[in-house]
Amino acid sequence: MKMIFRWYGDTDPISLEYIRQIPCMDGIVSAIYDVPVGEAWSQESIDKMKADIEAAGLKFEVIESVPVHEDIKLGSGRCDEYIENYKTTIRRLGNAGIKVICYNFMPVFDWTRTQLDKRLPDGSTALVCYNDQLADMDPIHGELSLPGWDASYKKEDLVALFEAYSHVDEEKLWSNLEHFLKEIIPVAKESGIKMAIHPDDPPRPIFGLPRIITCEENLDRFLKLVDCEENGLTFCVGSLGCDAKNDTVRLIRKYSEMGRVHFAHVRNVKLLPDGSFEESSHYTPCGSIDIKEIIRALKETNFTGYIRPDHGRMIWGETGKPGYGLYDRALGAMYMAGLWEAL
Ligand code: DNO
Repeated sequence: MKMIFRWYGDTDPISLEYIRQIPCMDGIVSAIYDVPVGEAWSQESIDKMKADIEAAGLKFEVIESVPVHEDIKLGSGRCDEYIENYKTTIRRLGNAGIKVICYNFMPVFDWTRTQLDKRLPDGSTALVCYNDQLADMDPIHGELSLPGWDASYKKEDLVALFEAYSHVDEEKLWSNLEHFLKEIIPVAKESGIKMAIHPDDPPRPIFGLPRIITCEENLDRFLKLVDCEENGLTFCVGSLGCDAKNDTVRLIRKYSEMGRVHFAHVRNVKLLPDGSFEESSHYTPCGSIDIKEIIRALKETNFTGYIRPDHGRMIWGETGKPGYGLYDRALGAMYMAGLWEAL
């Protein structure tokens, strides 16, 4: 496995120098953040990011994410043009030696939480998703700013998107995803890149919007849409693991054995009786997921892909981007590296 750390580019308060000082760190996973969704990334900006990361003594081989424009997910509007732009970005990333691209196919909202700074008994703060709070939220009629939402959406955009998705059920979303994959996977193959879809987080429909990358049956279906190595997974333990029906230890072993896991996001969550969850430290006793067994499954299936510590809590007085501080993620990385070494 190759341990990498998510970095948000020049605006990230955490420096590349600090990341390099985490003993097990091989590289960085990042993205070009100043290009509107749907447009192609320039070769120049990709090359510059690579040069900056390498100058700091780290590798740059994984992207998270190249976002998929809503028109592609809806199969309407400028879908074809955006797919061509996506292919251009893949080719340029291939030119720069990128090996894996993480992306998601969640309508409108990426990961969803109801609070970003829930104080845990030890005084640290964490991201949580409480079902009763979620049920009270209404993106169309109510308050707009839900933690983790793309702040760039205006109310009118959201109303239009919800209207557009009222004509897209799960089956339509599957067929739009299939079309997208059939277009881009051959380009990824030519470019030496493996695509790695991120599961939906949480793995269930929210606000009536369909979500399909949620469970074993759907992951099996996804992998068969285009049945080759380049069509693979970002196995996000915390996303899949916040549904108690997903046996993440068994699933990561199964998909890693098939050679379809290219990137692993590892974090722990504490599941609550009503299906709500709180993010916890990576350490197995702190949450509901057996992180030791996750690492064992990767080790025993000779996993050679990339892994990153996922969301951390805020500890030791750190402030910053929720889920993406330095300290708790560094602890998580070292915990995983320690487990790997011991195994
Ligand atoms: C949350 C992340 C996600 C992920 C995207 C991938 O912290 O894991 O936002 O980057 O879903 O496209």
